[in-house]
Amino acid sequence: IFYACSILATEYGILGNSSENIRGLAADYASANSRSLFWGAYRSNLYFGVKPRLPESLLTGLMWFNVDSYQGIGALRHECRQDDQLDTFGWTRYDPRLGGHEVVKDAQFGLKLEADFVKTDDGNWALRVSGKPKNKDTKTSVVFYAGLEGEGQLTYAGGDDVTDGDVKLVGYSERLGGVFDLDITKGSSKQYVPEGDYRGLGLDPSKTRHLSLMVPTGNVWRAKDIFLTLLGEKIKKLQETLDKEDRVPPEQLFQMKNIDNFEGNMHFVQKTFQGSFEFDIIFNLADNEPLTAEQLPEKITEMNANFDSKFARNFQLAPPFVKPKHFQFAKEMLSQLLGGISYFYGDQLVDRNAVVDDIEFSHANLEGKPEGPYELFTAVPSRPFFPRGFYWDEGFHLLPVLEYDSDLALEIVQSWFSLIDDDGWIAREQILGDEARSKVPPEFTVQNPNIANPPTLMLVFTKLLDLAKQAQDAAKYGVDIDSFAGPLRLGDMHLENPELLVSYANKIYPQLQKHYDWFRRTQRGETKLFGRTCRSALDVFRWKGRTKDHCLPSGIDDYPRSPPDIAELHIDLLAWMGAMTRSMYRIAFLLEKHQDAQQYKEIYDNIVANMEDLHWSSKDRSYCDVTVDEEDEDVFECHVGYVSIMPFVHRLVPASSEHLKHVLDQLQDPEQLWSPYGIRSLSRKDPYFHQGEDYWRGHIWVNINYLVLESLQYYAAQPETSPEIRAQMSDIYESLRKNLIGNIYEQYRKTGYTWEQYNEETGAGQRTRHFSGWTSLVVLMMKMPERI
Ligand code: 6A9
Repeated sequence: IFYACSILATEYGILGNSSENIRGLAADYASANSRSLFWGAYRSNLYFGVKPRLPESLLTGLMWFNVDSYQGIGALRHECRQDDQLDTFGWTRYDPRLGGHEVVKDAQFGLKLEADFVKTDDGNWALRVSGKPKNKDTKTSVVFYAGLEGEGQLTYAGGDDVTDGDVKLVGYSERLGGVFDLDITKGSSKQYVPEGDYRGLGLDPSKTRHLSLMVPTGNVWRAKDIFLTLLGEKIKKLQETLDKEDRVPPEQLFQMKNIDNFEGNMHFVQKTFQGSFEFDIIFNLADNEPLTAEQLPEKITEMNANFDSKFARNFQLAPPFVKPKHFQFAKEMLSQLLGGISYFYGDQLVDRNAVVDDIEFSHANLEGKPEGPYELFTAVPSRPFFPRGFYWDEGFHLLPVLEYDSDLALEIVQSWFSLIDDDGWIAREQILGDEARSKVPPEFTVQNPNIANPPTLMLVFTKLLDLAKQAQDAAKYGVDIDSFAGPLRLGDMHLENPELLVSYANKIYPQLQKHYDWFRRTQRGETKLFGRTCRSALDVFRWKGRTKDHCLPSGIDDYPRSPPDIAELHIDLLAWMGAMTRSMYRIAFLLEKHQDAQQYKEIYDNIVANMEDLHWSSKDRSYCDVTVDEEDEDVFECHVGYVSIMPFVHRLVPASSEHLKHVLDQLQDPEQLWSPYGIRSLSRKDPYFHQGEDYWRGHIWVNINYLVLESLQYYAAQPETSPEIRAQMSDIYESLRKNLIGNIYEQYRKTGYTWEQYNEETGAGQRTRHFSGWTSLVVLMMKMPERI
């Protein structure tokens, strides 16, 4: 079922409601977005966490720890943490519509954990959890929990707090589809039987334990703290009854105990194993044919096959990356990206009063007031480190998603666009709710409505709309979309229902205009004050809300810039505005708003003219930021790197321009931007190369490298490009693609992770590990042609 459309359909009354109410599901369930996207591993900040795409509903999660010693509990695993120092973790296959397979290699505990996640079309799902320790005597305690927030109830169906069999929770929630069961099975493995029940305390780890309690809405996410607190209290009480010499064995000491009844909305289930283990968690709606443990192997095989064929259909890899190991790698890269897709809900801290233009501006001085609650469906840059939505990251995340499941990309774009406020602003970072905030130092939690971030999502939306219009035309002229090869055809993308996307585009268009106007108005730079002459004083730009050392809005935080000054004009922002204007032009054109299109075209031309008039430094042979000196005279602030190549990256430089050649030479020069592992963020010759924080001052970032490849592809195909330039482009393209993929692949094999950036000297992955956000663009690079 293609769902983005059914939501639209309902909104536009195209389909009506009856088709939504399949099998008597409650109305709320039907309107809760795509049925196939309803359940997912949407708590991507956890190693294992399934929830529906709903605010305040059912939250489930898994924790584990080693009980061979008293220390294991101190390293209880729950939310993905860099400090856990796992050998590797993540999805080797995953698609929120189909399910997936996740692997965790826990080095400290010597344990390999795996989970298979499967879903049915009618809203059931299951998780098969298995563990294999390196040493067969290893004792592991596993804790699964489920908590229901908001409407409905969830109760324990057993009568005792220990059992030898399955544990059954019974629930009711309109929005989840009515009555449901959540079974935690006994599984095929035996729990650990100790030599004796220590002092008759009844803490027998051979039985499955259950604990219930009442937890207020908004707090279930604190499961780990709740568990540890309850366990701590139990141990304290126990100690009061014991003698000093008593040493309760750890596997008994750390057994949780039910408090005093079986009531509550939150339930913990604990199992303690020795050696390997396997058990299931199965969610069944009462109205559905139940999913059983016996069916799981078959369901898992089916899910794997479905994923593999969907992948193969959409990602035909190009040489030299066509060995089975490359396909495996590409699948994992895509799965890791999709595995970051999360559903967030909660309030956001915003400071609407702060003056960000101040030279003294500091993020830490922002004073936030809660706004919202908002919801957001989005991927994340890194599950352990940045588990939340970032505006400009998201446009990159969606590029592979577009080519795998364009309807899913549309869902995410729609979710982001729904956050455009009355002024046209979207916060750069989306830190919604307490759980998301718990991962952010307080000084970075507050957003300000003058602060921008590169508008990558507009570019994605334009691609989607282009595709929809092509599909519409194809249908009009009786062409099969699969064989349709218009000039703007994008990979193997499919949109189930182009009409609905076009009507959505019409509906959202005024919001997009607002969003565009917000950029153009709030990020405008100064010309008149400094007597600058240029084609259009309205189309020069300056990032607002930067500090002396950082320009966080630009996304390339510590890239060298001049001292903050109202005179400065930023070339990267001008280039982004050019790309955004082109997007608006394209959207207006496709929606047949010809007058608007005309206006956008004029602005676009102004931007290109300003770029040449104000930003090209012939001395430096590059596009540069501009500022003023002591005498208020214009001076260039030139640093060859990701900022200076932005006009090329966004294809604003005319193919016939001589300036193109200079950019290519810098890209190709090992003394400037060329490294054997990708294009450096800053030229080796720049005085700031590797200076200071050294974040965006030399090392290699995958997002910009991807855009460089795309841009080379574009320019090489332009008729105005001369044969010599085309040859140079082909050379750069072919080696760059190979270098990037080769290195990201090597690093993944060697370290078990994708990385936030790669060392320009050694290729080593560095900074944040498990950075499966834009680094996953490698999967698209593998699909790009070997040569252009
Ligand atoms: C710090 C520390 C647990 C920085 O990928 C997200 C962003 C990019 O948008 C940006 O371009 N990253 C890049 O320069 C990471 C930003 C993290 C900021 C918050 C909190 C977390 O401590």
